Amino acid sequence: MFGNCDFQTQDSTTSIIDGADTNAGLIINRGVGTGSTTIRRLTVTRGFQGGSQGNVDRGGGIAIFTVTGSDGGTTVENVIFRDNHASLIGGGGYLAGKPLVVRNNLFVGNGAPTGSALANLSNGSTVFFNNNTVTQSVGSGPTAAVVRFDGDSTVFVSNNVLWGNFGRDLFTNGLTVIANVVQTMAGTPSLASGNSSSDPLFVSASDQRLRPGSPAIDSGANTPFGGLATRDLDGEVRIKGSAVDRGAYESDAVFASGFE
Ligand SMILES: [Ca+2]
Repeated sequence: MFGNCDFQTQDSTTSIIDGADTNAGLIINRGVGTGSTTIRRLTVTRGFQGGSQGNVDRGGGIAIFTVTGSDGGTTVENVIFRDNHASLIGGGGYLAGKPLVVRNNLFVGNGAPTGSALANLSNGSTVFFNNNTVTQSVGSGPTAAVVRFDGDSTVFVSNNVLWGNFGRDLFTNGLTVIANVVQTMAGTPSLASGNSSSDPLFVSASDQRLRPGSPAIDSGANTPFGGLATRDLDGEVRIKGSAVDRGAYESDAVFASGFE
């Protein structure tokens, strides 16, 4: 049951990269070619990119840099981005890939002036941002983007929970936005359905699992563009219950129904 490239555990808290608020977390420089990158099941915390040039001002937690001709895919899945910062953009992550799949991750407490949790500026790609939970991000102001997609990529945003951030969670211009919980968004999506701005009812400020009665439980899209991860951030099977949950955690259906 263990994949070739997975860490040999379902626990994303066992393997930790800690930048101690001084060093970058993980930096990958991709060259020309179709080589791909998969990052799965680890925690990246206190990564810091504090410089003033393009290679050191973004992606405090994880930075993936590409060049013209970097044509391979990137998958980032079941990763915890916690308390990472960057001086310009992409506090948690600055990610690129063709396609780029960002799925089932928790972003908590990350900061940057814009794209405080995550930024993708890769042109001409296809991006799938599915089942992520993003909270407590801090940007430069109330309209600074928390999750930022730019350029001419085709972007699909499904089943996420973006809640409790300082900033504007999502600019939707040109995006396909389906079955998310988004506290604040602006713009004109190319397609949108099933989105909610209701409180997802996290367990607590330090636990972004879903409480019984959360509107994010059993309300996601089971076959989103880009697909589901087969395990949630706790390593639990997803789907449980009548449908996939929104966000990185799949709630226990029994508890979700209120029977304990
Ligand atoms: Ca469910």
